[in-house]
Amino acid sequence: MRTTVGIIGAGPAGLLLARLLHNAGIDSVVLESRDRAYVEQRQRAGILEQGTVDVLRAVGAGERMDREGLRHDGIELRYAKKRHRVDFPALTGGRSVTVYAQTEVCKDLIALQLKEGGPLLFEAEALAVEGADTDSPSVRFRHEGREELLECDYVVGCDGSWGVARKAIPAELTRVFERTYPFGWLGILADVPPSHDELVYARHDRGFALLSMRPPVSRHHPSKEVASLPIESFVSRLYLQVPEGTDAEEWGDQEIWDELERRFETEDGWRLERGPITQKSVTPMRSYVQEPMRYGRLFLAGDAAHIVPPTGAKGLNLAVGDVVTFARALTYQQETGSAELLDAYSETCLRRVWQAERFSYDMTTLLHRAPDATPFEDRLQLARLERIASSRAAETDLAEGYTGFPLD
Ligand code: RFL
Ligand code: PHB
Repeated sequence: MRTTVGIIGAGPAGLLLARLLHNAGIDSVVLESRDRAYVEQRQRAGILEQGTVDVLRAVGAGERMDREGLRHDGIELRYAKKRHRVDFPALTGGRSVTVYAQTEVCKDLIALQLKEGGPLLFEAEALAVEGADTDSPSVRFRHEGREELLECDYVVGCDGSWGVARKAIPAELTRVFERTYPFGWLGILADVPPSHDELVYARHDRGFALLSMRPPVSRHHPSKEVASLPIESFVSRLYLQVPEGTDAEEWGDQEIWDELERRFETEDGWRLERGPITQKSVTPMRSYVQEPMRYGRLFLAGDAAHIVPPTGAKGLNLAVGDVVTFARALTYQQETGSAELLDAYSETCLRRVWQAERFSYDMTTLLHRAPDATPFEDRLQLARLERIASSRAAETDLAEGYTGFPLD
């Protein structure tokens, strides 16, 4: 099999890249190790930056997002039983974010790709990238019990944090920057409308908690009008900081609700509505960057090159930034013959990646309680939160980071 761009992985990075290339008249083949149902149901991100929304619309994948996604103009910070709302448009000259789940972004992109894009092979596991430093790199993969070779002009590794693409870059040419956190997130989906109409990020002595939401997947609106679904029809997505290595089954449903209630408690009597928990899992927290993001004709994009802890809601948005940068660079190369933008790919992406790493680290350390936190550090956290609540400059910094760093 032969193609211009071999894409490994059908997460948001790989799927969007295939779409961008298709629209630019460049052919590609996507190899995905899992089956379609698995990829469409893997619960992950929920927040899209304005830039991500714009890109999805521009590639023709915005129709359902415009109907079902919910525009959010702020978040609430909660600490010491107090509430502080951060107003994004007021602080950033009109920017906001959209609540639309990664599962739905993937479903929309998969449907488009299968309808009018190049080949997208499920249950096709890439085994290795070969000849990355030559003019004709290839991907060895297994599909329907056979080993095959995908010959390409370029290979883009969009295969996430456990993929094979990054292994093709010689160790002596790479540098890894990494930090693990001594806690994770226990995430639940619950069949109850969210208790607040915006996300709530809570800092508590017992640990962090987050209130988020999802559109009601099982009750999709068939209608065509461009109007958001009412908040009452959404389900709750909630997270609790738990010790590293926690097994989700250790937590009973009642215990989860009791703990969420403690961490979200306010002095004004705000109430958390409970409902049946339909899904429960634990996510570890990690910051990771591998540099450079390119070796010869192999490019890394998304989680394959960098991971952020989810506190800043940046992972998917960074993946989008990477593939937009790659698609632009390749289009430029095909139109002008100049490899200038491809050569600058790693540097261009990493500038934005490190800003998102910094922001995600700041949000994580602002809101989580480390198991060995000292009373001094507790007071500092509260002082940082007070600063955001009382200084427009500090609050603007948070709002700019949350709504997203520009693509260029
Ligand atoms: P993905 O989504 O992991 O996709 C990689 C794909 O590659 C496949 N694959 C292979 N295919 C073929 N051959 C191989 N050898 C392969 N090895 C792997 C995998 O099966 C998979 O389909 O990476 P991508 O595309 O880079 O996308 C990154 C995002 O998924 C990730 O950054 C976000 O989910 C992070 N994240 C969030 N990001 C946001 O922007 N906003 C959020 O609100 C947000 N919340 C979150 C999150 C991540 C979370 N978890 C579970 C880590 C909340 C959570 C809880
Ligand atoms: C989510 O809705 O899953 C979500 C929202 C905000 C985050 C992380 C995850 O920071």
